[in-house]
Amino acid sequence: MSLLNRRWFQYPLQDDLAKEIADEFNISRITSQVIINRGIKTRDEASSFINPRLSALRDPFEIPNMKKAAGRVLLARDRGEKVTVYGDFDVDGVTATAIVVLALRRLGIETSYYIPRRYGEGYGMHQEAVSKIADDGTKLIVTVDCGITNAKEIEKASSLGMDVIVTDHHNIPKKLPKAYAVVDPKMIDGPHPSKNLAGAGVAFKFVWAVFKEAGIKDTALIKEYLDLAALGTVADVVPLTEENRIMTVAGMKAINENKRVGIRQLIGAAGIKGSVTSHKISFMLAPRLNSPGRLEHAGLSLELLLEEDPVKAGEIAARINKVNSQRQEIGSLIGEEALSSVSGHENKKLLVLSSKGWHPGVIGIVASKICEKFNRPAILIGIHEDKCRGSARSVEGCDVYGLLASCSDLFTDFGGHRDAAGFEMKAENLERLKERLSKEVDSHISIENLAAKTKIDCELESRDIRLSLAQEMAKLEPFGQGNPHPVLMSRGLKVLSKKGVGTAKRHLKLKLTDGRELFEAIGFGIGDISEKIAPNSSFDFAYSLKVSDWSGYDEPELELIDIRRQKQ
Ligand SMILES: [Mn+2]
Repeated sequence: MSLLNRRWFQYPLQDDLAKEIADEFNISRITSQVIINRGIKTRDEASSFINPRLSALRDPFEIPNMKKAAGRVLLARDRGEKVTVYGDFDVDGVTATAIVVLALRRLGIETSYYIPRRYGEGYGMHQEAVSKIADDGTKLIVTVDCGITNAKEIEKASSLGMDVIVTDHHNIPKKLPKAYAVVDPKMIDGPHPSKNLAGAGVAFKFVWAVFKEAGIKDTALIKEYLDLAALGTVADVVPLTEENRIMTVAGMKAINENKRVGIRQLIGAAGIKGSVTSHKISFMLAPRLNSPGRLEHAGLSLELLLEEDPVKAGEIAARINKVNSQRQEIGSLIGEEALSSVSGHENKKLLVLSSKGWHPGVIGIVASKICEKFNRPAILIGIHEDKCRGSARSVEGCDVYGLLASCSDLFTDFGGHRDAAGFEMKAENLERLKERLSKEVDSHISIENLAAKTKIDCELESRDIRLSLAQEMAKLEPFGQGNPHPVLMSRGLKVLSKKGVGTAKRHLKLKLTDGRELFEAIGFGIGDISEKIAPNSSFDFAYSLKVSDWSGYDEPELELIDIRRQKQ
């Protein structure tokens, strides 16, 4: 066990392939091994990973039914029909909605949108909303980031004289809805680089197909939507590999060129300095774009993305920032209550916490924090009069959806996947749910899976810790789901000095040496292990190699992930 009580695992070395890729692309074997660890098996795949190019995106018509869907949109244009885009309230859903609304309006189609309320309506299509959309004169509904499970609502839409095109990225149910066309990359047979697209990625492919079908040859027009696709893709935590990597790289470049007024204003309101990275999207932009949907209505975030006037966009961004601060305040209150109710139960395999009045829009975020802190699945339940809403988050290797599914007869609404799930039920069932979960937990969660792991990409000699390697690592950005920051490991480095830095000495700064050279190291949030580190003793270090320029020069810096006593 390491000083952070984690077990270390190392990816299996693939020397031959690593050498081949390293030689071909003129990179170090270490970087080459990291790429292999991200699932790269051939030179072609390596080429696309190292050099993600838009030209490598696959034809949108490779997704089934795309031709039919695009044709219907053009028919709507020719007939002068009104179209409504039906979206979702999270960042993926809002960016997907913006992509389709903007693209259809550019084609001269009268396009409106509908985003359901997170509470009261909930995710997906709803009968009442469908009626309202019909009353407004819409003849064609295009869903984004939802729709694949809305067979009933789609039937209702056709009975009201509307066609529905479903564009979605969620798993295919046993029975497909009887829509005019269903566009979902999960319907592609066999492996395909489009299979992991987010809702915004599917929306991007869809408008690309529509433009192609309309005979638009200027590719610059379609590239305009990549910034939105990148936002949705990063926020939806789909793997940042294959086509998601290509779109995100291009989209983040566009974000950093500050082209879209709304995003530019939000970057300003969030106080982001320097360029926007995937990390800043995840921790600064996405939470802001999500907050109106959590506390009020996601329409505000959509308005921001559609706004072309800088002054108005600035006002909306300021409002969103304010809602986000409220969301943070509510979150930290719930967080404190939740933490105090965990105390004494930290070693339970599953943490189930409930309280009256916990805001349903924020419990998911707090569940993630609790889950991360204790490295075990957490379920937070807010009680509101006679109803409960719960939100669950899990850790690697634990299927919290499966666990909750074993109690699904108690729920009035339930959905999610292995890592995250949500439900609604009558408050009178709360105690029964807790009992049932405590009985079921053993068959779904094993204690071995709850040991935190540090995954080492590659071990290297201290002489290989160089600026050039740090620069190579930076080229593997954007990091996130499916492409985590590379973790390297070096054995037996000696600690020359240690220092706690930051508020309450939360961070740990070390000077290390291999006897020849000096290395600067920083461990964010691990200041409390300082006492376990005696100066002049040697340890094994797991770290990410970053380029630091604090001294005015670019230098390699070790961002510490974990520290282990040297094996004897
Ligand atoms: Mn989505």
